[in-house]
Amino acid sequence: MTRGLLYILIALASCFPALATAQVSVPVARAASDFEIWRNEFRIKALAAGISTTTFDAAFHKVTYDPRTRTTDENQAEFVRPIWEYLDSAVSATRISTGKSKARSTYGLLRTLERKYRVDSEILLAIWGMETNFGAFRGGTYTIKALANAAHNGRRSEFAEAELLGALEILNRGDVTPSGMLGSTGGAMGHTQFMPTTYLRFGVDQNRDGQANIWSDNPADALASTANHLHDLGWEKDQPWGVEVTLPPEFNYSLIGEYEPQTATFWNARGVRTPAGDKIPNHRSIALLAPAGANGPIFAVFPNFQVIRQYNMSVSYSLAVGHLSDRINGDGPFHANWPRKDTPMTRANQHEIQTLLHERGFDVGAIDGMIGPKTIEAIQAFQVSEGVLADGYATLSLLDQLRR
Ligand SMILES: [Ca+2]
Repeated sequence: MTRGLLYILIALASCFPALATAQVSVPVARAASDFEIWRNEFRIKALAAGISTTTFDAAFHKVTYDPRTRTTDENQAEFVRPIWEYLDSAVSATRISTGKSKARSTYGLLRTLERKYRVDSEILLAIWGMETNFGAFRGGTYTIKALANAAHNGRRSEFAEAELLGALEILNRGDVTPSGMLGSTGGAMGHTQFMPTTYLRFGVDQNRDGQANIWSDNPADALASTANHLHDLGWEKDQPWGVEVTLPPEFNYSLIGEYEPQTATFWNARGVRTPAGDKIPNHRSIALLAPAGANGPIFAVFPNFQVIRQYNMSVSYSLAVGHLSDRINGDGPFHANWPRKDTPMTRANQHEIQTLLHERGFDVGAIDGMIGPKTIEAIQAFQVSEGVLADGYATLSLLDQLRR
């Protein structure tokens, strides 16, 4: 069943409860009593995985069913936040200036981490700024409670259970007490919002007090752990994440796309230049991104961009981290303007674009109302077939074209 259909059934069930209840068994509707059953079953799994009874029972002492910690259902009518609005708040003037001041106040630590992990300090600062506003908003939700409710919830429960086991392992090791294990409602913890299994793999005791303490006010361990993770993902020091570019008028826009990396020579031969008019520097595998189509800023992204993408799957997040790191480093804003007058799309609009492309035989990936690299490629293929500029940008006029 598609998610869209599921929502329709839920909506029907609320209109005609007597008619529809039998057809709807929705995981999110499981009652509080059911939580106790889930916990008892999970306890057996956790003990089998090596968690001590003392750890488990202390960890779950005050953990109860809590619908507030559950992620709300995505609303199909909700407008998708345009990337420029996201970037406005992610890379705000305040955040840039706080980043510069943190660069000074943590100077010694950052130099040490640069040497030890070969990761640029600006990228650490940018991730720290994006994740928790440099430690100011680390979250006050008890991680075990957040993950237990997510695991019981049903949606992504396998992921949540694995993270919950990781969180229990952290408590089992004694790295932090239950009362100190606080973070986001999604189960992410500390200055750079590590999930428990990420902590177990990459946690570093930078200040050598015996524990990798990412929850502490002191950011040393959290930033070292983040540097360690980025190093493992393949970060290359002194290499940029990407650069804004300009394209010549005759440029073939179907070459744009995260899945279409080329060499600098290839792009330079086709007239791709930096805003200053320089050639694209040689960074091996280089893809072009046009997150708001031909009428917005366009970027050449390098291998380090893919490292940020692995750190957090979102393209908007990765662009924000990259741009924030540049701004903390003293660079200016993007040269091209965003198409701020475009009518925002709803999730339902994006879902319909995917459905119509799929019906026409284009592979959009999962039909989930989210425009990812696969859907962008499908839009470009459709645009090529229509003989229009193939920038892969999902707009209402594209939707109109598809409806015809
Ligand atoms: Ca420590």
